[in-house]
Amino acid sequence: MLHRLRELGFTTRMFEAADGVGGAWYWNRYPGARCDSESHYYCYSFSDEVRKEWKWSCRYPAQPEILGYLNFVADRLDLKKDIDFGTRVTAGTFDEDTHDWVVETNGGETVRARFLITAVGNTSAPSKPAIQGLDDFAGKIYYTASWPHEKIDFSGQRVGLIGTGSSGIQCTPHLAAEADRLTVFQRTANYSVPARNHLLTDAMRLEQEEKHQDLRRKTLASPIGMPFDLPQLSALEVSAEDRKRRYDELWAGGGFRFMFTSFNDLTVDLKANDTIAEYIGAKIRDTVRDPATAEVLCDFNHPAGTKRPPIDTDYYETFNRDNVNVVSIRTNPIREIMADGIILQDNERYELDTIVFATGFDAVTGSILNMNLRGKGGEALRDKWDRGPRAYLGLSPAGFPNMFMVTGPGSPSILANFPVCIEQHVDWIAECMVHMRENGIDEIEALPEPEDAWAKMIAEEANKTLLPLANSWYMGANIPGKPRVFLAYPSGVHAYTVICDDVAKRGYEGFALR
Ligand code: N01
Repeated sequence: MLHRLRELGFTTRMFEAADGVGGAWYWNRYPGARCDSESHYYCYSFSDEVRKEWKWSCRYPAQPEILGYLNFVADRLDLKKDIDFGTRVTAGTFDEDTHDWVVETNGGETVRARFLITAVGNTSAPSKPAIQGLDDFAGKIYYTASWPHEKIDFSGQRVGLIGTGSSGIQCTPHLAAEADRLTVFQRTANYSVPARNHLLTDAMRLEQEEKHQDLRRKTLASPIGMPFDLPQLSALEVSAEDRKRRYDELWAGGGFRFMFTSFNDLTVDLKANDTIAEYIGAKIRDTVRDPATAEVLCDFNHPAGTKRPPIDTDYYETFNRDNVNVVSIRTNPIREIMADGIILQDNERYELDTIVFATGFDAVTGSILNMNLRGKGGEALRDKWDRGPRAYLGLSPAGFPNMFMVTGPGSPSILANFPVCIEQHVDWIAECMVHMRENGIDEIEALPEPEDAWAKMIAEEANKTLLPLANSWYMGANIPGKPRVFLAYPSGVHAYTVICDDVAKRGYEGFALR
């Protein structure tokens, strides 16, 4: 966004809470942090030079490599000089008289700007559960979402890991390899799929480059922003043998293709979904030698793929180690944290030296609301969104003129490949700002009716799928008291892009331009 606005001749101020670029890849430095999307499409596409100058080492790069890439891009485009690092926005208020935003920072600065663009990520506000006794714990506590920069030595430690989402699943094998003992506290059994990571050879990179245009076309035509061939068949219209053959083939290939390209009805039909859930369950039981442990790991309570699918390397295999065990806290939750460990509802005690929280985020809305934004009439965004986020096209909330959100709530980003969604928003916002500049327009504001219609459409479309059945962060269900609202446009990034382009072509239909 900064690069595009600078190119277009806008004056910018950019604030970043961290001391460096990278966002999620800056903060999430836990052992095993690795991308779940493949490197050749989990990257920027806006510059052929930038793309060609960077060489990915493997199919799924680890966090340091992605952070290195983001630093490379920022340096290559000379962006850092225009970023105020270590600076948090503490408030933003729309001034109706001047059509400007007045932004305050934790450094005590007050800045006026015609436009306020949030690019604060979807998994940026860590969720730190308020478990009774947490402050009394005498050992060390770490959060995957804000991991220390220095290497942590877990050797000789009894480590407790809370959380079995993507982060917990990625760090489990690494903690197990170092710790004396690892106890994984699982509230919800997840459906993890092997990544099958591998190094990229020069020949592989060359092939990716040769196919780049084709892959890009596929990426942009796809609902998830990934260059996959979409499934045409229902899981229920093929024989059991053919179904198994298809699952076997995609399981062997690894990654998101298993969930997204096997059959076309897995997230809309419970019976179809049962077939993939049973397949994953069988794989877990084949992998995990202790049947009781396997049963805990297969204790599913939601359809497969209705929480963000985790991708792993040796997750289930890790439970065959002598120093690792899983404890179900689904019906026997953590009662308290004591000085020396964790005690469950039934008084079962686990003595620990270290607790790692992989407990996720106040996703999508948390980082936006934490900025204390106020729109027309001094309305707080927090109040406007008290029954769930509302924003026309997931881009701009009514009553908050000249404000745009990159990958905000009500856009497809959390269900798709982020770089694709980011670039689409950046292009749309930049073009809108140029349109305003060229036409002497001071203010753009989403109208309440199209915003309501957008929220209604999201709920209706989401309810046609199985996604609302899970207590997921997609639904806001992981945060106590957060409204249960589906947080994304559910019909895919391609359909979404068509709608956004159409709105722009029609002179920003649904917005008031003043
Ligand atoms: O967080 P999560 P995450 N007591 O919310 C449990 C992205 N990501 O950091 O399911 C006990 O998924 C919670 O249990 P439950 C990706 O989009 C990407 O793992 O709510 N347990 C769950 O098991 C991902 O989806 C990569 O019942 C508690 C876990 O903690 C998103 O970030 C890598 C609890 C939280 O799982 C978030 O993933 C990693 C409590 N009080 C993450 N509170 C890539 O590779 C929560 N839990 C790109």
